[in-house]
Amino acid sequence: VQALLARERRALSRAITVVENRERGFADLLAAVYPRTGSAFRVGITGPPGAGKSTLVDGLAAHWSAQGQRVGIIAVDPTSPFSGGALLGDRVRMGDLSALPDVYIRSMATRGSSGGVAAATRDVSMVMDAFGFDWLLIETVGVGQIEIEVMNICDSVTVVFVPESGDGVQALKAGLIEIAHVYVVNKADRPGAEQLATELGQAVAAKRDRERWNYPVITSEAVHRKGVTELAGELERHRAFLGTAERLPRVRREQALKDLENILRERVHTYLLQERDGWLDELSGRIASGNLDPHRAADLVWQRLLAREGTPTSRSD
Ligand SMILES: Nc1nc2c(ncn2[C@@H]2O[C@H](COP(=O)(O)OP(=O)(O)OP(=O)(O)O)[C@@H](O)[C@H]2O)c(=O)[nH]1
Ligand SMILES: [Mg+2]
Repeated sequence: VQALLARERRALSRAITVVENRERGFADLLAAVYPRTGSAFRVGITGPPGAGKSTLVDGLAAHWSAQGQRVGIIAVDPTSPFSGGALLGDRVRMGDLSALPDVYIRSMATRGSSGGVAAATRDVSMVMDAFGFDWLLIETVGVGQIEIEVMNICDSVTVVFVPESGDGVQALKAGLIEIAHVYVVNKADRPGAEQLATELGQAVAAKRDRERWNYPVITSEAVHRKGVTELAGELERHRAFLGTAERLPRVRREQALKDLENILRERVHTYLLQERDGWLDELSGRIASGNLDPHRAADLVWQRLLAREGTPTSRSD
């Protein structure tokens, strides 16, 4: 913890691993760094595969680090069971970034439980926050439940589209418009970008009327570093917007509630996994044969869960 707070990168990497894998002592580590958190701003970046999210993240990191700001990046890969591929992929694409002293990139492999992914990402971001990053950029692919949960732990959410998202954009829009604050149409060097930007603007019109944030829509060519400064500017503006009028404390309180929900869900899920082949199997048999109704069974599980000594927090157990 001392080395982490002294900004030693090796300590940061080690601490992230401990927290991500729920290794022994992870909860104590989090408790120790928790008082030092709260100054990083978490930006979630999501959108369809290949939209240019990493290229934009790369551009943002280069932009802010040139201004002397520290940028931490978490790439969440919900489709890959191991981190090797995702890590390598992002390292190659973000190759020049790793060389910057104020930029740190970390890939996270995700696991079965959706509550677990958001909780683990949140905890990793806490460790990075305590290390002293000014910005945390959290990239996820797609719009499933896991991505929405990960975006829910962010202070600000940016969703990236491409002109050829086409019909798919309708489905994407439905899930994402609720949670996004900034919209990007990347690959604006291809036809249809302005059209899509206009459509997105119409889709958020009601939200703009209702709230004081204007939900900007930006077009960009991340690969040519066009639009990156604009995106950085909107994110700075959103950060300032939340920072005024006591908005950020409210956002953080909502996040704290979600943290609690995620942690509790993770614990219940871990317990269920641990008991799957034992007691739960026996209960399922009784339910299936009509000897016990599922709600009574859930009561029994709940009682046993509460009576346990300690809590099921370690996934490696
Ligand atoms: N034509 C064009 N290509 C771009 C632009 N931005 C990024 N790309 C390219 O699109 C491809 C995907 O970019 P990434 O940044 O890896 O996209 P991503 O959304 O992070 O991809 P995943 O993480 O795999 O979902 C790369 O080959 C980029 O060079 C752009 O503005 N125009
Ligand atoms: Mg990417």
